Amino acid sequence: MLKKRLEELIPKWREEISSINKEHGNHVISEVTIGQAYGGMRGVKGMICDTSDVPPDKGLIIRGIPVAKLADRLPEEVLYLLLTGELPDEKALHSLQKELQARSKVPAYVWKVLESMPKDSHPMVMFDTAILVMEKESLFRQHYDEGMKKSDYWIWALEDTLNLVAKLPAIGAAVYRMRFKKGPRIPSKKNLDWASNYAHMLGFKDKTGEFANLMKLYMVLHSDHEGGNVSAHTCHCVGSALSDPYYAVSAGLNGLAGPLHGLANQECLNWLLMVIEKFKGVPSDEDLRKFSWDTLNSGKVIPGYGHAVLRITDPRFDAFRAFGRRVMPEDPVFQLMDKVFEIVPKVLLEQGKAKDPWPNVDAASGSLLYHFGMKEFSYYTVLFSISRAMGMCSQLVVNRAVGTPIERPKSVTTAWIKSQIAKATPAQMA
Ligand code: NMX
Ligand code: MLT
Repeated sequence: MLKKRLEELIPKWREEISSINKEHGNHVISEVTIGQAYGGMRGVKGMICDTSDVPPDKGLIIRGIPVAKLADRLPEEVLYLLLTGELPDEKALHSLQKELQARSKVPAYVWKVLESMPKDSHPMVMFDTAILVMEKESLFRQHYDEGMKKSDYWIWALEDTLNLVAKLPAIGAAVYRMRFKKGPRIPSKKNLDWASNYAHMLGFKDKTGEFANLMKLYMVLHSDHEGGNVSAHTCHCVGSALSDPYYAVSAGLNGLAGPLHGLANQECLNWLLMVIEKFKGVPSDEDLRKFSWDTLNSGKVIPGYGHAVLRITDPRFDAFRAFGRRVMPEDPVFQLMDKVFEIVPKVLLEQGKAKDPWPNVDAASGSLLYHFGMKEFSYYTVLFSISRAMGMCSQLVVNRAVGTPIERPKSVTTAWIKSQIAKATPAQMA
């Protein structure tokens, strides 16, 4: 049903984009300053992403719906939304769930590869290796090699997407159990949704069902964050060379593994635990303020705070915090996370460097996972990856559908910048 719906939608998207390009292709939407060229292109509007948008004063909006309004939805519903721009009705949801179930068996060679890796490999390396080693399954590459038409690219990108997304919970859970010696892999259950199956295969006791609820929420909140973040942009760039989704998603995840991006997830909890260890529990406001300053004065960032785009508290943080308040208000690590939210923005404002002193998505999630006994924080970015793969893949499918060309911005040299400065009038340089 998903493919059928996309078959109906894609001609309209193609027509719309082609007529925008034809009629308004020369309209200027952004200009670039020297500061932006040296400064990570922050704020430069130079690429299109239709799956989601992040206005600095609102936070994540997926296909027109603010993420807070999606917090009670299933990740499969969000995947359908990312791909089509519509939430599925019951029939379409059921059909997508059945598709994912049918494609969820992981090839046996993946387990062999993971088992042969160094025992101290980072979980992100294991997860990413599993994706890359499955590249030989790519139907996109197979059909490309056979000479498929450009208009069919999206069909095989979608096939790869569904095949890949379906397997990620089992791979992610196996990485956890293998890397942290939790015992053999746990088989999936037929009657569970995608994220509840992941919770089940991780192997935590979950009498209340709240761990599965957290997994559902986690997978929804991290699913996409427009096109310019490091992982999405990397995936987009690699995919634009027509590298298949296995290559492109794996490349994106290598970016997610950086401490300024998805790895902040693990760094945040590490930081909270350091505080607890130093003060033998939740510290006073003053001690926390001093500890935060010590972090800054030692040249480090406070993980989980700040953002390249947002200028408000991340609504994804709010959603996690609301979950914690409902499920674990007495938990000391959660309480510390809450206290940090009161203190750190004031410290960052006082320091005056960070443009956004507010918490991002990574500030809260670790304390919730820790509560349920997932204490191996080097694993946390794998959870982020399972979820973000949905956004990256959806962006790939849409890009192949509308024929986005290979990405190739123009770089310039510092000598060229100096020549521009020398030519400019004082008014132009002001
Ligand atoms: N703690 C200390 N300093 C900070 C922080 C922070 N949390 N955030 C920004 N700054 C500093 C930043 O390092 C920079 O310093 P300098 O001029 O010495 O290089 C200055 O403030 C200006 O940076 P911004 O323009 O505000 O931030 P930028 O857009 O460059 O970077 C982040 C955005 C997210 C990389 C940055 O805020 C950061 O490093 N935060 C901590 C790591 C983190 O939480 N990352 C997770 C991002 C979300 N995710 O899910 O991926
Ligand atoms: C994300 O979810 O990708 C992060 O918030 C980082 C970003 O948007 O730059």
